[in-house]
Amino acid sequence: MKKTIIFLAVITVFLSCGGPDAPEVTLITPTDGEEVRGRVEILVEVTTEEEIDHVEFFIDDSLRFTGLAEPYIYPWGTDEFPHLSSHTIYALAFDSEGREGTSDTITVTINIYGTNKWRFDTDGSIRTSPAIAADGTVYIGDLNGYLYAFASDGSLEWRYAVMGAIESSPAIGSDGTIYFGSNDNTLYALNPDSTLRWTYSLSDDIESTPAVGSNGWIYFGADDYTLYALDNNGTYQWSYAAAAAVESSPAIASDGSIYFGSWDTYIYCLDPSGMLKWRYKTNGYVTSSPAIGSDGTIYIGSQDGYVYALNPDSTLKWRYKTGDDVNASPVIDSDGTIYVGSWDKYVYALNPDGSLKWRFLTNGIVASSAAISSGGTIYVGSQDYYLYGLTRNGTLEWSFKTWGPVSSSPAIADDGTIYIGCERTWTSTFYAIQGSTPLAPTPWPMFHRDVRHTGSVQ
Ligand SMILES: [Ca+2]
Ligand SMILES: [Ca+2]
Repeated sequence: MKKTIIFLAVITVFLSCGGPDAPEVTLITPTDGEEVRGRVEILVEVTTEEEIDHVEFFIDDSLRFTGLAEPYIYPWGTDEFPHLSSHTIYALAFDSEGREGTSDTITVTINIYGTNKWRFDTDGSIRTSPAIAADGTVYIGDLNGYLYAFASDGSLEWRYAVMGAIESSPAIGSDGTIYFGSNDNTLYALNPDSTLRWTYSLSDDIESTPAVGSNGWIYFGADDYTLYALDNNGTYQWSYAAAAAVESSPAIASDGSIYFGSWDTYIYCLDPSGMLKWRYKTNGYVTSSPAIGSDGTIYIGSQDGYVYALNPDSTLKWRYKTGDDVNASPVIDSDGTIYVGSWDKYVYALNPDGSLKWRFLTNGIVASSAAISSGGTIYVGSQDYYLYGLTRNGTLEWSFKTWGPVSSSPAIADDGTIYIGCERTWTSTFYAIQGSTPLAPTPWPMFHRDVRHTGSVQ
C-alpha cells in the first residue's frame, strides 16, 4: 500500500513538471470587445520551454496567417469586412516538438468611423472650411489661390485659379452661386460650372467668409477696415467702416442684424441698412466669427482669451476665460452647450450659463471650429495634425491623423462624411473622413452655421 502511494506520487510529479509544457499563447492586441478599423496589428506572445516553430492566426475560425519569427504579428486589413460586423480572433503556437498551445478567443467589432474615405493633394495649404452644395459637390480654397470643386466620390470636378491666397471659406447662395474672397483683394461669384458670374474688387485682402442673407445679398469684411453689403449681382449696397481690419466672418440674426468682429477689438452689431446699433469692446483682436443662439445670444471669441456671450441689446451675459487666444468660432448644441477651441490647446464645452462643462486637451493650437453631428459626435481639428471625434461628454471617440496642422474647420455631408483640410509647406491634403450621421439640426452646429456657410439664421 505504501509503495503504491509513493509510486502514484512519483507519476504525478513526472506528469506535472517532468516534461516540457505546451506553449502558452497570449493575445496582446487587440483586446476582447475592442472596436477596430483599418489595419489592425494582432500581436501574440508565446512562452515555451522549447523553440517555437510557428504561430497560426485565426479570424472567424479560418487560418489567415502564419508567423515564423518573433514578433508574432499579423497585420490584419479589416476593410474586407462590413461596418459594425463582429469577428473572433485566436492564435495557435507550435513548438519544435509539435506541441500546440491555444490563446483565448476574443471578439472585436469593425467600426469604420474616423477612417479615410478619400483624399486629394491640393496645390497649397488649407485653413478654411469646406462648403457643400445641394448636389453634394464640395468646395474648398487653398493658400496658393485655387478653389476646388469635388464630387462626393472624391473626383475633381474643376479648380478655379485666382491671384491670391484664399483664406475666406466659400459660401453658397440659394441659386448655387459660390462666393469667396481672396488676398488678391477680390470677391468672386462663380457659377456651379466654374464660369465667372462677377467679381468685386477692393484695395486689400478679403479673408472674411461671406454671409448670405435671406434677400440673397452677401455681407463680408475686408482688411481695408470695412464691412460690405452687395446684392446677388455684385452691386454695392452699403458699407460700414470699422477702425481696423475685418477678418471676422459676419453672422445674420433673425431680425436681420449683422454681427462681426474686428482687429480694432470691438464686436459690432449693424442693422439691416448698415447703421451701427452698438459695438462692444473686448481686450483683443476679434477674428472669430459669431454664433447666434436660439434666444438671440451672440457667442464669439477674442484674442484676449475670452469667449463672450452678449445679449442682443449689447449687454454682457457672461464671458469665460481660456488660457490663450480664441480665434476659433463657437458652435451651439441642441441643449445650448457651446463648443469652442483655444490657442491653449483645449476644446471647451461651456454650459449656457457660462460655466465649464468639460474641456479636452489636444497637443496643438485649436483654431479649427467644431462641427456637431446629429449622432452627437463633435468633430474638431488641432494643429497637432489630428481631427478629433469627441462625445458630448468630452471623451475621445476616435482621432484621425492628417499630414499637417488642422486649422481648417470640418463640414458634415448628408451621408455623414466629414470634410477637412490640413496645412503643409508644399502640396497639402483635403480629406473625406467616414462619419456616422449628418450635421445636427442645432441652433448653430458648425462654422458659419450650415454646410452652405450662410452664417444666417434667417
Ligand atoms: Ca492683397
Ligand atoms: Ca489680413
